[in-house]
Order: sequence, then structure tokens, then C-alpha cells
Amino acid sequence: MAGYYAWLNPAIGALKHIGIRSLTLLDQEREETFDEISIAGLNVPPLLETGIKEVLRYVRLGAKYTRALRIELNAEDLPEEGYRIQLTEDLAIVEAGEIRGAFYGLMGFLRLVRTGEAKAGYEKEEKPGFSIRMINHWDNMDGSIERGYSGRSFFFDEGEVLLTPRIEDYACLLASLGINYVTINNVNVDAAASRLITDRHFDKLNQMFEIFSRYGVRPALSINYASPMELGGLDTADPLDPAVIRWWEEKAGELNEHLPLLAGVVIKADSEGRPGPFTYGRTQAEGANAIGRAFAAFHPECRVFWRAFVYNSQQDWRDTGTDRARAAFDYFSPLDSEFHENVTLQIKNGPMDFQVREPVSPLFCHMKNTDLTLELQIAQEYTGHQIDLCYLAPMWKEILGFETKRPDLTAAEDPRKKLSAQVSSIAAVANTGDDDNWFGSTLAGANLYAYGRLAWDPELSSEAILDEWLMLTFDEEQVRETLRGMMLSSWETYELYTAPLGIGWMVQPHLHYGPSVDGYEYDRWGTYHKADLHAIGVERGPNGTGYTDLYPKPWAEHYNNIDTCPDALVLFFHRLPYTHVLHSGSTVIQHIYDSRFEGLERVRNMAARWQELEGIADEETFANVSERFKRQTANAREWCDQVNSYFFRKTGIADEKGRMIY
Ligand code: GCV
Repeated sequence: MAGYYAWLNPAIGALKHIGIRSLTLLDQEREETFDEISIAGLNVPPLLETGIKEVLRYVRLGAKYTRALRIELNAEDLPEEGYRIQLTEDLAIVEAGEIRGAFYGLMGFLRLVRTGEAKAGYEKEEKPGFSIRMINHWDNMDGSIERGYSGRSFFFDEGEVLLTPRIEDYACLLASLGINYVTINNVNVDAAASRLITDRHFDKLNQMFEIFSRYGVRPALSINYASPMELGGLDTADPLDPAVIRWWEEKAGELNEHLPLLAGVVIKADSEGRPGPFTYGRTQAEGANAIGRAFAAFHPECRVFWRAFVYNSQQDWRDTGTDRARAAFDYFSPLDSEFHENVTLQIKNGPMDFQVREPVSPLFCHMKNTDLTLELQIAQEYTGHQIDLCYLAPMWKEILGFETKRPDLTAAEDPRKKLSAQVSSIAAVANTGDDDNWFGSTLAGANLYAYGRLAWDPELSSEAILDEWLMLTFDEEQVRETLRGMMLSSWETYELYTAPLGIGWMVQPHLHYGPSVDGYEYDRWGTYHKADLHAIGVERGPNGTGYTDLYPKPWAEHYNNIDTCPDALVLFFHRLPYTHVLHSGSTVIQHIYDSRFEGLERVRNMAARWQELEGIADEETFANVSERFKRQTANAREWCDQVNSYFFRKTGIADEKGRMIY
């Protein structure tokens, strides 16, 4: 049964007690047996003992599991956080080199048991695919959440830091997936949040950070680039100004003393009205490095995550010379090699902003000498607000698998291939809030689960992850079977009724749910589709904005050439007449009509199939999903009819199949 315990149900109550920070290794090896568990090399505090016993009890009760479990902490051949599981007929061995690895191993073992994979002969070594696996919350101090679709913040309310039991449960939920960093506040740091790095909040933050750290989750804060002015009373935030440099050094030292567990600061600068180094004629690297150096010297445990989401959000829609898709590349690509080693550049997956479909940002191909963090969005800002079903793992798999290797370099010079191997770290915008089930929609829980699993192992398939989540979340086979098919194709379905051929942004302005074809067309955000009666799209090839040339070969050619450019992105890269024939054999206009009708049809089918589970799915889940499908059906209908009517009225070209268009 889904709900508050999400995929941990019902083990979370037990796992809560496995605080892992306070464990120490014994000097000399020993072996102690607790019930059927043996723990070698550990000085086991009572909490861990209870916790593990509880886990075992769950394992035995829940899955009739009869093996003894042995946790060994002295496997020196295993990397940090890594673990090895070996199963024989009567023994399960979880080996690790250190305590976090043991914890992840225990979680991995539980997963195997609960999904029925724990078979004798199983042996596997696991290590994380990214060293930093982070969740970014966009929570505000007043308790609201920017782009939050699951209630209010459980970190803040009315300007204060909250300390509720939910925080420990959340830490456990994240740790169960191997997530090891969390940023608790919005990257849009307002005046109240700017003060998080002052003594006004140290006490409660320390208590919260302590809880997260017990689960191996390192806490981070979003900070205000202009802090030297806002907090320090300086009249500048120029990164080269000695007083500004000194201010950051002193602040880093103060945080080192008073917030020692702080492990990262995330900074959104020169973006959507936020202050930044451009004001002083400085580069993004100069801005980032002033802060990066200060922390490296005075709070070395704290890493700087500098966001690359920099573009002109005051664009005149009449200006055809500026292409937002180029912005981050134009600002950051000349700065490769210039970032301080304590700075990681956090880049959104696409060049625009978390649309239903975008190409991968060309910065990932270019920045070979900069530490990179890939930023994804779990919160369904443009993908249905956790009302519409949209399982995002298939999208993320495409992003992680994108090959960024430069063909002009030899394998020795550039052996890295997939994007997942190109970045050291991964971050994603959270989809959780204080709703009873964390996610608003029960089914949106699959997205946090999938993110965590891919952050651990980017090679896992979206199918395998979904199967795990379904097994861990629902007891009823019929529920799992019904959901499996729907969820696997749900990103495609959402795309079918909302975003044809790579065109995004036809959404209700600011809200970003529901259709508004011209909603952003004459606005300042650089998000134009430029549809007229003949053609649609922005030309981004060499005869247009030149965006395709920001990719190395073979991608530049692949996207530029209309014969190889994939249909799914063709209107992102090219301006095409409605009569252009796609690889699919359909024209652009007919594709627009067909995909909308198909998307709506699929949603109606999903809603109907879900109704067949009444009395089979548990009541809470049934009600939650039914309510969401009802709203999704209305949304899909609106998308279908508005988009089709818009393009029919614009072009005068009728639907070949003569369906109803208004
Ligand atoms: C936190 C988009 C969103 C904003 C968000 C911003 C960002 O513009 O709509 O809500 O701000 O991205 O990622 O900084």
C-alpha cells in the first residue's frame, strides 16, 4: 500500500533507527551475533542493533526470509559508499568498506528480498555512478514551494526553520535510494532566506543537519550572490573587490565554526532577476571563484554549486537575433578551465528549461575541464504538475545516455562517452511536500524513486526501476500490471497531447499547466514558436541562430540536416512549413492533429482501465489516482482542442481524418 511510507512501507519505522553517523569501527576484528544477524568489525550502538533486528524481523515476516544476515565492514577493496552482496542458501553477506556503504548494502539487500530477487548464488558489487547525488528543494521560508505540487514545505514556515519528525523520515527515504546531498531552500533566495547563513538560524539548522547527516545525507543551502550587500552592508558584490572577497572568507569561516555540517552552497546568479557578477562586468567564473576560493580555504567541506541557468529574461520578442537556447553556452563555454576546483557547474539537462522534450545542452559536450553537475527536475513543472501521469525515467535515460564524446579526440584523450560519465554529480529539483503521501500524486513517487536509483546506477533501465518501485509500493499484482504499461508510456503520452515535435512553451504562462499556444509568444522570456500561416519553429541551423553548430560533430550535422534530425526534435531545431513531410510519413500539421487526438485517447483509456481496479487497489490509492486521471482527462481534452483549433485556424489546413476541430 502506497502512502506516507512510499517504497519503504512498512520498513521505514525500523530503518529510522539505523542512524549511521555514530558508528565506529573497532580496532581489532570481532564478531558478535544478534539474533540471526552477525556484524563483524562493528562497535554496534544499541540503536543499530535494534534497527537491524527490526529489519530482519520485517524481512522474515514480510518475505519468509530465513537466511542469516551478516554485515562486514572491512572490505578494503570496495570504493567509498560501495558494497557487495553475496547470497547463499542460508547466509546473506553485505560487505562494505565503510558505514555508508554498509547502509546502502542493507537497503540493496532489502530491495532484493522484497522484490523476490534474493536468490542463492546472487553476488553483486555496487558502487555509485555519481559521487554527489543531490536533491534541490525550491522551498521558501514562508512555507510555500516554488513549483511545488504536493503541499507545503516541511522545512520552513512563517520565516522559521521547522524541526518535525517528517524530516527524519525524509532523510531515511532519501538515504534508502543512496541520495547523499540535499539542498533545503529555493535557489531564488529572498531576503528571509538570505539570512539562513546568519546566527538567526544556526541552532535549528544544526539540529536538522544532524538528522540528515545520520543518514549519510549531506545538507546544503542556496545562498544569495549579493549576501555581502544584503547581510554585510557592503555597497558592492563585485567578486574582485577585496572587501567582498574578505566578506566571503569571513562568512565561510563563520559557517565552518557554526554550521560545520554544511556541505554545499547552490547559487543562482544573473538569472531571472537574481543578482550576479555581470552587474560588475565580471564573468560567471569570477563570480563563482570568489565564493569557491573562500569556502575552499575556510570551510573546505563545503562545495559551491554554480548554476549555468543564465539567459536574458528581458528579451524583446521582436528581437530575432537572440536565441535563448544559446545563452548558457555563449556565457560559459569560453570559461572552461577557469573555474576553481571547489566549484561545480550545475547545468540543466536541456538548453531551455525542463520542457517535455529538449535536446541535451551542448555545454555537456564542451566543458571538458570543468567539474559538472547535471540538473534534472523531478517536480513536474512542465510535465503535468503531478496531476497528469508522467513517469520521467525514460526521459532521463535518454539524457544520461547521450554521447558527448568529441570525435576529433582519440579515445585516450577523451575516453568518456555517455553524458553520465561526463559529469561527477547529479542534482534534481524535488517533488516532495507535506502532503500525506509526500508527492500529491501517489504515482509521482515513482519519479523520486527513479531519480535516486539512476543517480546510483545510470545504467539501470527505466523498466527495471519501475518494476522495483511497483513491487515495493503495491501488493496487488493486478495493480502493478495495469500501472506498468501506462507508466512506461506516460512521458510519450504527455508529449503527444502537449508538445509536438520539440516545440515547448505552449503552456499557461507562469502556471505551466494547461494549454495557451501564444501564452509566451509575445513575452520577454525568449520562448517563441513563431507560428504563422505557413510555418512554425525557430531556425537554429547555420542559416538561423547557429545553435546546431554548438554541438561537436557528429551532432551538429545530425541535427542540422533535416534528413537526420529526429522528428521528436525537428521543430526545436528548424523552422518548417506545415506541409513538410516528416520521417514518419506524416506532414507537420497532420502530426499535430494526430498526436493530440492520440494523446487524448490514451488518457481516456488509462482512466478507464484504472476504474477496473476499484475494490482491488487499496482505497486510498484508488481514490488518489482516480481523482488525478479525472483532471488529466480534462487537461488532455483542453490541450487537444485548443492546439488543434489554433493550428487549423492559423493554416486553414483540414484534418485528413475529418475529426472535430473547433
Ligand atoms: C526556481 C524556471 C522556473 C522557475 C525556477 C527557474 C530556475 O524558470 O519556472 O520557477 O526558479 O526555472 O530553475 O531557477
